[in-house]
Amino acid sequence: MTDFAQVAAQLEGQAIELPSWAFGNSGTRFKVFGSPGTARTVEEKIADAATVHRFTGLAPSVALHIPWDLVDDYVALRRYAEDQGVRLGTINSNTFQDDDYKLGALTHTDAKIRQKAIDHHFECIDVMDATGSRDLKIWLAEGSNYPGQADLRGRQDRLHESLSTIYDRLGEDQRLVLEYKFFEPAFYHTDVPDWGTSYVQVAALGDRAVVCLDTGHHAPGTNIEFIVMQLLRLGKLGSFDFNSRFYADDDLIVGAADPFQLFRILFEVIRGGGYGPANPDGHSDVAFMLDQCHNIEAKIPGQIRSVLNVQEMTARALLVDRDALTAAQEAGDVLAANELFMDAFSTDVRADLAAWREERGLPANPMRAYAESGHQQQIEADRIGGTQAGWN
Ligand code: PSV
Ligand code: MN
Ligand code: MN
Repeated sequence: MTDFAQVAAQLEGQAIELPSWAFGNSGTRFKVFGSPGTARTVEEKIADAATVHRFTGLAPSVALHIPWDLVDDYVALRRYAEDQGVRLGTINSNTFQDDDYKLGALTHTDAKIRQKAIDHHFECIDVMDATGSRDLKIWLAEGSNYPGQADLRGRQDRLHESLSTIYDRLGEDQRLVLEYKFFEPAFYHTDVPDWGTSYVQVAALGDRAVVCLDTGHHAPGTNIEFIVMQLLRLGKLGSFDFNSRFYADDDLIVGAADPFQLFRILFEVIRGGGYGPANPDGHSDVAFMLDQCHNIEAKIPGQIRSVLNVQEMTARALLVDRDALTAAQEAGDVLAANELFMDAFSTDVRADLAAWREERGLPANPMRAYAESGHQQQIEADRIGGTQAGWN
């Protein structure tokens, strides 16, 4: 098997983008619990993301959601983020919290409502121009609840038209990233339910339109790594929204529910050429992002744990001896191939990663370092008054 020293260099420059909304209060439809120290402003969310980066060296950028992260001056916000040591990343649009969109936004039968949703995306592109963001990420809550309620084909055609109009507005260095989700909030049909639909829609737009794979957006038992392989093969895997699920779109800590699945996904990313150090402009082609909420656990250490889980599984996936694996596969040696794969998954890389961090001036154990730093107590004491940020 490959050993850690052979892969250590490939861990350099790994970047995992954090969602600003992970630092706001969140919950289920039953209850949102408030936690002391929760960010009250966009700036405090960015400061929290920067704290995660300081302790791990893994999270150099933070994604914004518009209008949750609405401010007057995005150039000033960009400067603020840079002063904190992070970059503003993906801009997420939001067409799921406005009464006008009850029956659809980009797919609505009413041209005025479609235009309103398109205009929202134009505003997001203006934000991207100010923040220097590359990616506009679109997740649509659109669909129907009852058979016969909507013309499925008409909605797909209108979706194409609306997305084309948005795509045409993007700058040369910007990308449109279309996320899919198999159900919720619509329960009978969803307009972008799966990777195939997302692929068909982005393929019709052009090279700078790609797919976002949110690991929580699949039916139980789905072979997600197969989808990863196929999208990479087609050159259309733009980004990940990483999280864990047990039942539906649970948004739990990545790698918590099924570490082996995360390993299998990362192996396919590496195998398919989707893993690599960031480009000189700070972006890698397949963007790693988290899309999580921390409903009952503390938010900053929840994010620290998450990026460490991704790093740990990346290291283990890099340990697969690919030449030996190919030889075993081609020899038809089923059990040897499986053993090679499982050996890498079963390797405990925690001590090696701790040493790797120390060599780079990072805490060997970022979770412990954060707990001992007093930072959590400090923000709980400082952030008194004002309204804590929420998931929305
Ligand atoms: C939808 O469930 C989703 O995964 C999309 O990425 C949204 O932007 C995000 O969650 C909001 O939490
Ligand atoms: Mn998502
Ligand atoms: Mn989701």
